[in-house]
Amino acid sequence: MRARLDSVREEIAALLATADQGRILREGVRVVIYGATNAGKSSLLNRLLGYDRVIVSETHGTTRDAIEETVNLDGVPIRLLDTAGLRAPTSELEREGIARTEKSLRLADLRLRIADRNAPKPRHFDERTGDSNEIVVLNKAICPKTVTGKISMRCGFRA
Ligand SMILES: Nc1nc2c(ncn2[C@@H]2O[C@H](COP(=O)(O)OP(=O)(O)OP(=O)(O)O)[C@@H](O)[C@H]2O)c(=O)[nH]1
Ligand SMILES: [Mg+2]
Repeated sequence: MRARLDSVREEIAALLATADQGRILREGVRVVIYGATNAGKSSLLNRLLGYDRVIVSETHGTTRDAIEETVNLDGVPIRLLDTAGLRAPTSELEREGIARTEKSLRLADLRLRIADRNAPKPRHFDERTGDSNEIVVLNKAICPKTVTGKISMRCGFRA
Protein backbone atom coordinates (compact mmCIF):
# COMPACT_ATOMS: atom_id res chain seq x y z
CA MET A 1 0.00 0.00 0.00
CA ARG A 2 2.81 2.42 0.94
CA ALA A 3 4.57 1.70 -2.36
CA ARG A 4 1.37 2.41 -4.30
CA LEU A 5 0.76 5.64 -2.39
CA ASP A 6 4.33 6.74 -3.06
CA SER A 7 3.89 6.10 -6.75
CA VAL A 8 0.58 8.04 -6.81
CA ARG A 9 2.27 10.92 -5.01
CA GLU A 10 5.06 10.93 -7.59
CA GLU A 11 2.53 10.95 -10.42
CA ILE A 12 0.68 13.88 -8.88
CA ALA A 13 3.95 15.77 -8.40
CA ALA A 14 4.83 15.17 -12.06
CA LEU A 15 1.38 16.37 -13.18
CA LEU A 16 1.64 19.50 -11.05
CA ALA A 17 5.11 20.22 -12.42
CA THR A 18 3.81 20.25 -16.00
CA ALA A 19 0.36 21.74 -15.29
CA ASP A 20 1.35 25.22 -16.42
CA GLN A 21 2.93 23.79 -19.56
CA GLY A 22 -0.32 21.94 -20.33
CA ARG A 23 -2.41 25.07 -19.87
CA ILE A 24 -0.06 27.03 -22.13
CA LEU A 25 -0.31 24.45 -24.94
CA ARG A 26 -4.09 24.28 -24.58
CA GLU A 27 -4.91 27.93 -24.01
CA GLY A 28 -1.82 29.73 -25.32
CA VAL A 29 0.75 32.03 -23.79
CA ARG A 30 -0.85 35.28 -22.63
CA VAL A 31 1.43 38.10 -23.74
CA VAL A 32 0.29 41.54 -22.62
CA ILE A 33 1.65 44.58 -24.45
CA TYR A 34 1.46 47.55 -22.10
CA GLY A 35 3.01 50.90 -21.32
CA ALA A 36 2.42 54.63 -21.51
CA THR A 37 0.11 56.11 -24.13
CA ASN A 38 1.63 56.61 -27.58
CA ALA A 39 4.62 54.34 -26.82
CA GLY A 40 3.91 52.19 -29.90
CA LYS A 41 1.99 49.25 -28.42
CA SER A 42 -0.58 48.98 -31.21
CA SER A 43 2.14 49.39 -33.84
CA LEU A 44 3.95 46.43 -32.29
CA LEU A 45 0.79 44.30 -32.28
CA ASN A 46 0.18 45.07 -35.96
CA ARG A 47 3.77 44.26 -36.80
CA LEU A 48 3.71 40.95 -34.92
CA LEU A 49 0.43 39.97 -36.60
CA GLY A 50 1.65 41.05 -40.01
CA TYR A 51 -1.43 43.10 -40.82
CA ASP A 52 -3.15 46.32 -39.86
CA ARG A 53 -5.40 45.00 -37.06
CA VAL A 54 -5.67 47.99 -34.72
CA ILE A 55 -5.76 51.75 -35.13
CA VAL A 56 -2.41 53.50 -34.77
CA SER A 57 -2.28 57.27 -34.42
CA GLU A 58 -0.24 60.12 -33.01
CA THR A 59 -3.02 60.86 -30.54
CA HIS A 60 -2.35 59.75 -26.99
CA GLY A 61 -5.02 57.39 -25.68
CA THR A 62 -6.02 55.93 -29.07
CA THR A 63 -6.58 52.40 -27.78
CA ARG A 64 -9.38 52.34 -25.22
CA ASP A 65 -10.06 48.63 -24.94
CA ALA A 66 -7.94 45.49 -24.68
CA ILE A 67 -7.67 43.73 -28.05
CA GLU A 68 -6.56 40.13 -28.32
CA GLU A 69 -5.27 38.23 -31.35
CA THR A 70 -3.50 34.89 -31.53
CA VAL A 71 -0.43 33.94 -33.52
CA ASN A 72 1.10 30.50 -33.76
CA LEU A 73 4.76 30.11 -32.89
CA ASP A 74 6.06 26.60 -33.67
CA GLY A 75 2.71 25.11 -32.65
CA VAL A 76 2.40 27.17 -29.47
CA PRO A 77 -0.50 29.62 -29.54
CA ILE A 78 0.62 33.10 -28.50
CA ARG A 79 -2.23 35.32 -27.34
CA LEU A 80 -1.15 38.90 -27.92
CA LEU A 81 -3.08 41.53 -26.04
CA ASP A 82 -2.85 45.22 -26.95
CA THR A 83 -4.02 47.43 -24.10
CA ALA A 84 -5.12 50.96 -23.28
CA GLY A 85 -2.07 53.12 -22.60
CA LEU A 86 -1.25 54.03 -19.03
CA ARG A 87 -1.58 57.66 -17.93
CA ALA A 88 -3.74 59.70 -15.56
CA PRO A 89 -7.17 59.02 -17.12
CA THR A 90 -8.90 61.96 -18.78
CA SER A 91 -12.38 60.41 -18.77
CA GLU A 92 -14.43 57.67 -17.15
CA LEU A 93 -14.09 55.67 -20.37
CA GLU A 94 -10.32 55.85 -20.23
CA ARG A 95 -10.32 54.96 -16.52
CA GLU A 96 -12.23 51.78 -17.39
CA GLY A 97 -9.76 50.99 -20.19
CA ILE A 98 -6.80 51.38 -17.84
CA ALA A 99 -8.51 49.21 -15.20
CA ARG A 100 -8.78 46.53 -17.89
CA THR A 101 -5.10 46.90 -18.71
CA GLU A 102 -4.28 46.35 -15.04
CA LYS A 103 -6.52 43.29 -14.88
CA SER A 104 -4.85 41.83 -17.99
CA LEU A 105 -1.44 42.35 -16.42
CA ARG A 106 -2.43 40.24 -13.44
CA LEU A 107 -3.34 37.34 -15.77
CA ALA A 108 -0.31 37.65 -18.06
CA ASP A 109 2.26 34.91 -18.62
CA LEU A 110 4.60 37.47 -20.19
CA ARG A 111 4.48 41.26 -20.08
CA LEU A 112 5.99 43.40 -22.82
CA ARG A 113 6.46 46.86 -21.40
CA ILE A 114 6.77 49.27 -24.30
CA ALA A 115 8.49 52.58 -23.71
CA ASP A 116 9.22 55.42 -26.11
CA ARG A 117 12.97 55.68 -25.90
CA ASN A 118 12.81 59.43 -26.51
CA ALA A 119 10.09 60.26 -23.98
CA PRO A 120 10.95 61.30 -20.42
CA LYS A 121 11.03 58.24 -18.17
CA PRO A 122 9.02 57.94 -14.98
CA ARG A 123 11.14 58.56 -11.89
CA HIS A 124 11.67 54.89 -11.01
CA PHE A 125 11.89 53.59 -14.56
CA ASP A 126 14.38 50.75 -14.83
CA GLU A 127 14.81 48.94 -18.14
CA ARG A 128 16.34 45.92 -16.37
CA THR A 129 13.15 44.84 -14.66
CA GLY A 130 14.68 41.90 -12.78
CA ASP A 131 11.36 40.16 -13.45
CA SER A 132 11.76 37.14 -15.74
CA ASN A 133 8.14 37.50 -16.92
CA GLU A 134 8.64 41.03 -18.16
CA ILE A 135 10.57 42.41 -21.11
CA VAL A 136 11.11 46.15 -21.51
CA VAL A 137 10.99 47.20 -25.15
CA LEU A 138 12.58 50.58 -25.88
CA ASN A 139 10.70 51.66 -28.96
CA LYS A 140 11.18 54.40 -31.54
CA ALA A 141 14.89 53.78 -31.60
CA ILE A 142 17.57 53.81 -34.23
CA CYS A 143 19.40 50.70 -33.16
CA PRO A 144 23.19 50.88 -32.97
CA LYS A 145 25.02 47.81 -34.22
CA THR A 146 26.81 45.84 -31.52
CA VAL A 147 30.43 44.75 -31.94
CA THR A 148 29.17 41.45 -33.35
CA GLY A 149 27.25 43.38 -36.01
CA LYS A 150 23.89 42.26 -34.65
CA ILE A 151 21.07 44.65 -33.76
CA SER A 152 21.30 45.42 -30.06
CA MET A 153 18.57 43.62 -28.12
CA ARG A 154 18.23 46.64 -25.85
CA CYS A 155 16.68 48.51 -28.76
CA GLY A 156 13.80 46.09 -28.79
CA PHE A 157 11.31 46.09 -31.61
CA ARG A 158 11.93 48.01 -34.80
CA ALA A 159 9.45 48.59 -37.53
N1 LIG B 1 9.49 56.63 -35.17
C1 LIG B 1 8.72 55.65 -34.70
N2 LIG B 1 7.40 55.88 -34.52
C2 LIG B 1 6.65 54.88 -34.04
C3 LIG B 1 7.18 53.61 -33.75
N3 LIG B 1 6.18 52.83 -33.25
C4 LIG B 1 5.08 53.60 -33.27
N4 LIG B 1 5.34 54.82 -33.73
C5 LIG B 1 4.40 55.95 -33.89
O1 LIG B 1 3.98 56.37 -32.59
C6 LIG B 1 2.61 56.80 -32.62
C7 LIG B 1 1.82 56.02 -31.59
O2 LIG B 1 1.79 54.66 -31.98
P1 LIG B 1 0.68 53.65 -31.43
O3 LIG B 1 1.09 52.29 -31.88
O4 LIG B 1 -0.69 54.12 -31.76
O5 LIG B 1 0.93 53.82 -29.87
P2 LIG B 1 0.13 53.16 -28.65
O6 LIG B 1 1.14 52.84 -27.60
O7 LIG B 1 -0.74 52.06 -29.12
O8 LIG B 1 -0.73 54.41 -28.17
P3 LIG B 1 -2.10 54.43 -27.31
O9 LIG B 1 -3.06 53.47 -27.93
O10 LIG B 1 -2.52 55.85 -27.40
O11 LIG B 1 -1.72 54.06 -25.90
C8 LIG B 1 2.14 56.59 -34.05
O12 LIG B 1 2.24 57.83 -34.72
C9 LIG B 1 3.11 55.58 -34.62
O13 LIG B 1 3.26 55.69 -36.01
C10 LIG B 1 8.59 53.39 -33.98
O14 LIG B 1 9.16 52.32 -33.76
N5 LIG B 1 9.29 54.45 -34.47
MG1 LIG C 1 -2.77 51.79 -29.04
